[in-house]
Amino acid sequence: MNAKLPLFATAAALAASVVSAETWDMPVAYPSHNYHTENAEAFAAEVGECTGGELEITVHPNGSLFKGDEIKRAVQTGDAQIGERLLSAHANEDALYGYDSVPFLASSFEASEKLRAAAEPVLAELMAEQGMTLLYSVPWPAQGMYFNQEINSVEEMEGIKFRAYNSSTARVAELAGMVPTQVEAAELKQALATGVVASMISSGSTGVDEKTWEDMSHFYDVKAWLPRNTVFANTAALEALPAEVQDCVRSAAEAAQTRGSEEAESLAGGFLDTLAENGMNVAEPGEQLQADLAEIGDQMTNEWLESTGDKGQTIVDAYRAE
Ligand code: PCA
Repeated sequence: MNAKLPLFATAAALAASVVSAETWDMPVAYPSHNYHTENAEAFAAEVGECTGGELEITVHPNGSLFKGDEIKRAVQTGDAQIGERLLSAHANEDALYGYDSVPFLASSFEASEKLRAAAEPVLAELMAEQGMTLLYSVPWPAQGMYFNQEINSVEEMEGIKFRAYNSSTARVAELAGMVPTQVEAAELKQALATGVVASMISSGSTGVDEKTWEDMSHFYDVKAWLPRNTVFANTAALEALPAEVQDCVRSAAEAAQTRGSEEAESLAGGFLDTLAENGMNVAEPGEQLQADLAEIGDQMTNEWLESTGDKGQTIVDAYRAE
């Protein structure tokens, strides 16, 4: 007898009409075991819980749904409802997106948090103009320089093939006489292994993700800046949700920002230990190298202030006033 079947179907239909779950795709560019991705998973779980399953967010790691450099556009156009992106990679579109990658402006976790808060109104406005709602951001550990040889000055970098992830990294390379190529993290291992690139600026976190000790020998802890991964939603998709669901998204975002930032700070030292344990030479930059990089940093700070005008200055003033 199949008497139960229609009954079951009715119950299912009823449940669906009560819950009517909305599902969102959340593309991210970094691997599933990276703390940014784990934090995004925890954010998605919290949204699910808070909304009683009314909004389900599926995180797609490692550029699997949209590649890193496609994520912002996907969210802007609504192909994805929410996403995580290293926004500084879009500084060529608007230099304000590079606020977190101005050399030596903010080189500690504490300073990075101050800079984030100072930049938030300007960044949120810029994103709103593009149909996106800023939700949260989490820093990477301070950026160091990776090479496959000892480096004591900028002069010694001449001609080295360099992996860039945004216009600041490309500009450092250019000013140092290196040859930059933009490579997303998901393609980095292959670019290193095949010799397309042989150096980079990044954190110990990405160094560990990509097992850089297999391809490079030296890490210099120059603490150039702490770039951030930013999570944002398509504004129309967000505003189509019931008010209490939107509240859940915003409160989970706030919690994710705090949790992710604490996680970054607590993991940072261990990443460098792991590089060293695997045979990399992890060191402070020498005096000459430090002085050379400071000079490049000054030039790039001026360039950034010139290209961002009043808005960039507003961010720097608010940051320094903190
Ligand atoms: N890792 C990311 C961005 C900054 C970082 O530490 C990357 O290298 O792609």
